[in-house]
Formats: sequence, C-alpha cells, structure tokens
Amino acid sequence: MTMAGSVTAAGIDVEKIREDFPVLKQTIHGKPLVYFDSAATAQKPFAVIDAIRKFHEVDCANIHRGVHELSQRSTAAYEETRSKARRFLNARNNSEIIFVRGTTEGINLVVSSWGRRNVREGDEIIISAMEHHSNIVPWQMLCEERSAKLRVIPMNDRGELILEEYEKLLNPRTRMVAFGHVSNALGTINPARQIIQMAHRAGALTLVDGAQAAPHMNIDVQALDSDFYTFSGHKVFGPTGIGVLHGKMRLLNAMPPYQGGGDMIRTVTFEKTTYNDLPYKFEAGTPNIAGGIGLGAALDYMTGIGLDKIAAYEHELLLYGTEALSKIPGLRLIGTAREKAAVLSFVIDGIHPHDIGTVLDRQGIAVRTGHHCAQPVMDWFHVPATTRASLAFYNTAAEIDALVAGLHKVKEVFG
Ligand code: 7TS
Repeated sequence: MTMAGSVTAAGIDVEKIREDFPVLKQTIHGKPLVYFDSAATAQKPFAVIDAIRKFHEVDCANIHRGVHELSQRSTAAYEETRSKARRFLNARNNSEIIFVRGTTEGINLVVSSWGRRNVREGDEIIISAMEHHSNIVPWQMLCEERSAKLRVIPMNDRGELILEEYEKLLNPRTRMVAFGHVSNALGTINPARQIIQMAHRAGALTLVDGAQAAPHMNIDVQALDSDFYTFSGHKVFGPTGIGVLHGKMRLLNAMPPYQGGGDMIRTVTFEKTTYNDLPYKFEAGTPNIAGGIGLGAALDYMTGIGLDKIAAYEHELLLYGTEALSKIPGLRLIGTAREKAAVLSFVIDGIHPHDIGTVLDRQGIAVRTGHHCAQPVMDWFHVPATTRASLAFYNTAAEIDALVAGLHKVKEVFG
C-alpha cells in the first residue's frame, strides 16, 4: 500500500479516524486490540455514542404523541434519521423508509406481510447459495406454509453466483428473488443491478439483503431498482436494535400491517381499526428512539468520510491482506470472487478455526470463527467452519501484518 503519513492513497486519514473510535484504544491480553470482526458488528464512533447520550440526557421523551417540548425534540431527531436514511439509500420518499430492528426483521417483515398476501401454492421463491440464515429461513418457513418452492442460485469455486443457472430458474411462477448484495461469509459483491433486471424481466420482485453492503459502498435503490432493500444499523457503525427496510411505495401501500399496536393505527374501535399512512403503518409500538437517533449520527459519520473513499480504501486493504495471507503455507482463502468486499475468510490445513481464533485472541486479534450463519456456504466448500477477518475503514495495513504474525504463531503452536 502507498502511504503518505497516515493518509492513504484512497484519501482516508486512518489515524485520525481511529481517534474517533474509543473502543480501539485498548489492549487485549497485553497487546493492542486488532478488531477484525466488523461484519458481525462494527465499532461506534464518539459521534454515535454522544448522540445517544445526548438524547437520554437532554431530549428523552416518547415520539409522535406529545405536544410538549421534549417530545417535539425527540420526534424531530428520530424523523431526521428517516431523511438521512432516505438520502443514504437515495430513496424517493421518506414514506418508503421503515425502521426495523435490523436486517433480520426487515426480511421477516416482507415475508410476513408481502409474502403471506402474495405467495400461493406452486409459486416459487429464489434465493442464492451464499445467503445468511436470515435470508434463508424466513423464506423457507413461508414456502412450507404456502406449499411454495424455494429455489437456489448456485455459485462457482470462487464464490460467484452463476447467472446462466439463475436465468434457468426464473419462470412465470417466480414471485420473489431475495439475495445478499455482499456475502458475509465470502465477501462476494453480487451484481445486484443485473440480478434485479433479470428478475423483473420474469415478472418477479426483488429483496436485497444489504447488511454487508451498506457499511462498504454507495447504495442507490433507484439505480438498482430494488423492490425491497434492508440493512442493520449496528453494522454501519450505529447501535444495535435499529435498522432500515426500504420498499417501493406502491408495494408497501398494498401490503397489510406487520404488527398491530400503537402508532400504526389511525382510528380504533372494537368493530374496526383503520391503519396509519406509510411509514407508520409498519411501525407498531414505541420504537428504538435512541437507536434511531444513533443511527442518524452513524450515517452522517459515514457520509462525512465518503462512501466512495471508504470503498477505495477498503479495497486497498483487501488486496494487501489477500496477498499477505496467500503467502502463508497451508492457508486457503474461501471466497475469491473478482468483485469482493473486505472480508478474508480462510482455512489452514490441519488446524481447526476455533483453535486459530483462540490463539489470535491471545495476540489481541479479534476474528470470527465458525459457520458465520451461512452453513450452506460451508457445506458447499466442504469445510465445517472458517476463520474470518472482516475489515472496516478504521483498520490498517499494520494490523494485517499483525494478523499474519499471529497466524505464524498459530502454526508454531499447532504445526
Ligand atoms: N444478512 C447478512 C448478509 C448478514 O451478514 C447478517 C449478519 C444478517 C443478514 C443479519 O443481520 P442482523 O443485524 O439482523 O443480525 N451477519 C453476521 C455475521 O456475519 N456475523 O455476525 C452476524
């Protein structure tokens, strides 16, 4: 990597950025923390921590229901995040932005509301071979309930979807194509625009699981023409328990509510209830107000750096890491797609990933080991588990060097 001071070729001042993340300034087992588990959850900058604290310290009130000053302030701050999320996704309208708990709930909302209304016996749903369990199991449950068929786009040895095979799966019975924009286990960036166009040509709708894309790249739901797009706040440097589902207005309007309760109603009598307008129709009960406000600060933080710069810098790190890991004898990268986000998943001959993870932890290096909630991916590559280093823009080439040194240590211990 080319470095001028701490400013990288991509124009990111990583040392300055690291100052914004208090959690990174600690030692683990006497070694500086190297955090390589951002795909599981990303660390939070002061901007997010401070926004959540300010809400509780100064503005705390329930939203959408008080004329008093505090309720006005908290409502304004929460709704401001909706505008920020709309801009982040380049959606047309705030009414298309539904707050959910995270990606998992975003998918479940579409399955329960759209799926139950639209999927019938003999219909087909397509997912891909590299989905996270969150984008498999809800569809499987729906298919079981409706006697519909779940079909799977296969992938090649690099971990790339085979689009010719996908084309063959599409037919007039296909109702939905649901796929991950970026794979959490492999790092593959799927050709979302093309997958969506192909689905639309066949008359099917699309849902994009953006959990691993939103932290790493510019998302434009209008350019993609996705019907539904969802991501989690905690993976974009915001808090847990908040996420976003984007849906096209026409589709959301035609869908029944997901849950009943407060905020999603217009009028209630014991005989009949009428529902609120979008987006509130899908937001029953007091939401995660603090989380929503924290998410707004996180989106501001990311756009402040610039998604294009983030993507360029992480690509530098990925190339550097791929080359460095490839030199380790016996190490095999799992997921070598030509279009890849900053995920390095690998196995080492004869050493179990949990042992690798444990020895790395003793070096202060946090990686994830296991099946990454993508068991079918592990089965496809004939491995029980992998070790995964997942990167973010606060990581450095020096940390990759530390990982390589840590892996040499692993080989000493188990070799
Ligand atoms: N989809 C993908 C592609 C994911 O990577 C994850 C979480 C989810 C959905 C679920 O997101 P949630 O916020 O609703 O839980 N992925 C991971 C991971 O890779 N390690 O821990 C969680």
